[in-house]
Amino acid sequence: MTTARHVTLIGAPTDIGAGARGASMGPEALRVAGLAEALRAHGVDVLDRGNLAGPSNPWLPPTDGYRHLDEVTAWNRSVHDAVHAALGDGRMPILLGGDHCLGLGSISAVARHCRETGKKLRVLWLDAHADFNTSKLTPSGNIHGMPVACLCGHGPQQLIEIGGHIPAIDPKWIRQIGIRSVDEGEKRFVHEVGLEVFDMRYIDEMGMRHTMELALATMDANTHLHVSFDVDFLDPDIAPGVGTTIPGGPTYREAQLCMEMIADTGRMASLDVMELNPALDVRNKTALVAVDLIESLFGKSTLMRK
Ligand SMILES: [Mn+2]
Repeated sequence: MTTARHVTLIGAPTDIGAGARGASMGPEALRVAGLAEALRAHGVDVLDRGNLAGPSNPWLPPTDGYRHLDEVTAWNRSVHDAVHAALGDGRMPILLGGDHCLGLGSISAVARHCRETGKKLRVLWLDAHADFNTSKLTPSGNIHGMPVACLCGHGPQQLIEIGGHIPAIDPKWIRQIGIRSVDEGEKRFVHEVGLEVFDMRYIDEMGMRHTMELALATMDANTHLHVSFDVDFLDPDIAPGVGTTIPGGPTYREAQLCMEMIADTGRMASLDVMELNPALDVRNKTALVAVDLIESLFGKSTLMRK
């Protein structure tokens, strides 16, 4: 029951895959909100290796269904290498996004590490969106709506090959939670592939506790748990600082329970914190909520727990 006590913070300051500018400022907002200090207060050894570098955002319309494909590829390669290196050093990488297209680089690196070390992988995708678009299905061409499809081998060659294995992961390893916005064609594709999605209706009907029990079931001592936390997972009332707010997300209490139940497993071994957009935030409130929830992922609780 030990979540890693050695963490590496990796900043990826880009909004290259997003439909709104500003997530490029996310890493610094999380630092300003006191992420490293908060983790250290829980006894975690934190190494902030600063920000990765990559191409600037040319803000162009789509070409063949993709916006900024080459720049997205460059950023994801860089994220992949940094995340893979941190895991190789025996540390838990926390990727500070940046938009969610970078989940591809991060999770393909985690999957590579799991192949090399003989671990099983479970991916929790906390998000308002399924991020399962392809160039044929996408209405916008924004690649932050495509990383899960790419991880499952559906996407342009230069993206799907980043982790050195196609597909990088099996759809069966994924549990999506909090979903409430899926495009029409994307909806059919999610169904076809058989993604396990706990959408907001499921959470409304069954509650967050039951949802998380199922999402975290059948892991064992050899499972690497990766959490990809898109801040737009949260209800916009508590988290306005994202590019794509969708009403009707988990409340503060539901989100806390979600994070605490993940912490209780003791299996979280890598984390992405994505899509925080300080340009749309109110006095860094969303970054502060994100830090608060990350603390819960690291075992902060109201009382001593058995
Ligand atoms: Mn997302």
